Amino acid sequence: MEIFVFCWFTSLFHNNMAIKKAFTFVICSILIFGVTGRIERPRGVAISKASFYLPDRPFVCFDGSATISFEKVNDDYCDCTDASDEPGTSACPNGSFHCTNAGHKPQYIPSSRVNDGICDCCDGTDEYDSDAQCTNYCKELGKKAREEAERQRQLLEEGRKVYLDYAVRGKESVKEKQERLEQLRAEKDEAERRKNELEGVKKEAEVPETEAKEQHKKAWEEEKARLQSNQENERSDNAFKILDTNNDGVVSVEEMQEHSEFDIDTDGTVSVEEAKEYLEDSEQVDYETFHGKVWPNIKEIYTKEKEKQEAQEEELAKGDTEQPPEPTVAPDTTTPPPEEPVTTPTPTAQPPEVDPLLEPEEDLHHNYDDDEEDRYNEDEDDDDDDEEEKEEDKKAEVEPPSSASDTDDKMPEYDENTKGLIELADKAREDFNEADRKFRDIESEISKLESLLDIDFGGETEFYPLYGECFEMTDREYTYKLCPFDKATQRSKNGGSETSLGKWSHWDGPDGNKYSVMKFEKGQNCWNGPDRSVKVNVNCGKENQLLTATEPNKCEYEFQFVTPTACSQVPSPADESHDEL
Ligand code: MAN
Repeated sequence: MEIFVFCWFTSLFHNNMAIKKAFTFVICSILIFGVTGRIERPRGVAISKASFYLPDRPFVCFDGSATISFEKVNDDYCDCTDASDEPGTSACPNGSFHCTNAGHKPQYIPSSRVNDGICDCCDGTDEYDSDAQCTNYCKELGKKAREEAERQRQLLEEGRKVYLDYAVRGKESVKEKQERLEQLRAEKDEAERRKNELEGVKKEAEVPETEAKEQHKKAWEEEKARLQSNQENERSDNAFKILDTNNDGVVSVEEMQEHSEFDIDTDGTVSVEEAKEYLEDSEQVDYETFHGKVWPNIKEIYTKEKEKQEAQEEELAKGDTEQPPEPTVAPDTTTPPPEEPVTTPTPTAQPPEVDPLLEPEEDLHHNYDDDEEDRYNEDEDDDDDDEEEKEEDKKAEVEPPSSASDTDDKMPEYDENTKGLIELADKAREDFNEADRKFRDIESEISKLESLLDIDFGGETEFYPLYGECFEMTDREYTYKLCPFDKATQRSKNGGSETSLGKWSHWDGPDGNKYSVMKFEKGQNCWNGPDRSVKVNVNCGKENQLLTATEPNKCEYEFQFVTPTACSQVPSPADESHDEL
């Protein structure tokens, strides 16, 4: 009591209210605690507020709503609107009771819980006037809390070592990448210059090559046309000879009438009008007129008829040499018997008349100009196609024709000069392709490095070592995969393909703790819902580990990921935590 009086008395020497309060609190706390070993204060008051409750002074409500005599503190009647006069009773609805909890952490509870029959404070002081039999278990609780705090401290300590190592590695790697980027940017200019130079060389080499190839092709086409014209004349000659049955040098209406193919209305006879229709309205035509005017009109039907006859003759010839199989059905009476003479004179044997121009022409040689641009704009795989094409080209150039008819269809081998020009152009193309590929490789590496260096790997680049790593966890249904700065996926345990849950987007932690949340967005679209996305909570842990993956809302996932990279916090020294006595 003397000490309280002394404290009050001492505080009177100071005019300044704040100084008075501070002085009173510090000096008196030391004195009171030093002398008694405990601080005298009303029930439910924290040490820090003890100085406001001085027994020999009126009590002023903290909010100034009233000044009451000290006796009215904790008298179970609420005088202050802020409940400060009833810290140890449940009289005020808005009050708080302070448990000292010696051996553990002090705690405030709502004053409505005081003496409610339930032990809220570990020291049991909230139930001082009830039937509740509270035991003081603060020491055990404090011990556990201190052990947990120590575990956390050790985790932080160990984690921080890894974090510091990661930060060093991250910085080194980023520096290396930046240097590589600089080097590539310098190399790119030289590679582009070389590519352009070789493109010029290639174009120059391709001009004479194309000319020579075109010349060769033109000569071949002319020769082909000449041969075809000869063949056509021959066919016309033959037809004339056959149609001119009496060999008088003209084809007459009567002679035409002997050929059923000219029966336009298919009534069984070739009428004079029908014959004349083909003979340019004349009674007869000489060879010149036949060749120039009649043959172009009749050659189709004449040829078809002739082919039909030839087929029939072949059948008959077969019948002569082969043993006919036992007929299983009645013989076809419409087919003339083999002995029967053929009414139409048989033309002399001729090679099968197939118009080479009607056959699809093989692309025997490749014109590099036509698709050059496409080729060089496409992916590298195209180089393989080039190789194949070249092989084809070579084959066409060197392989001898396999049959007589091929001779007419296939372009002959290039002459030595053209071959030389092709070889030169091939070499120029190869050199250009090589330089172009090198240039494109540099460009693509630059773009990859630029994207990589754009990523925020943390304030100290500490997250860099996680780049390129993936972490998995499996629950009852799915295996989830987290690849920091790249993607997050889900795969059913029953198999099937991976579902994209999102691509790396950004750090999404709150202000001051930005690197505590990763965000992955624009994953596979959810049926009737949003694109899948993932929020990854990143916490300090001994090792990198994906702990849990949940789906709180449809197609919105949440992962818990621990990593030493997140142990940037400096751990507080061991046993630093104090409790209030
Ligand atoms: C799949 C999974 C689930 C998701 C449904 C939505 O089954 O991706 O996580 O909820 O699709 O249809």
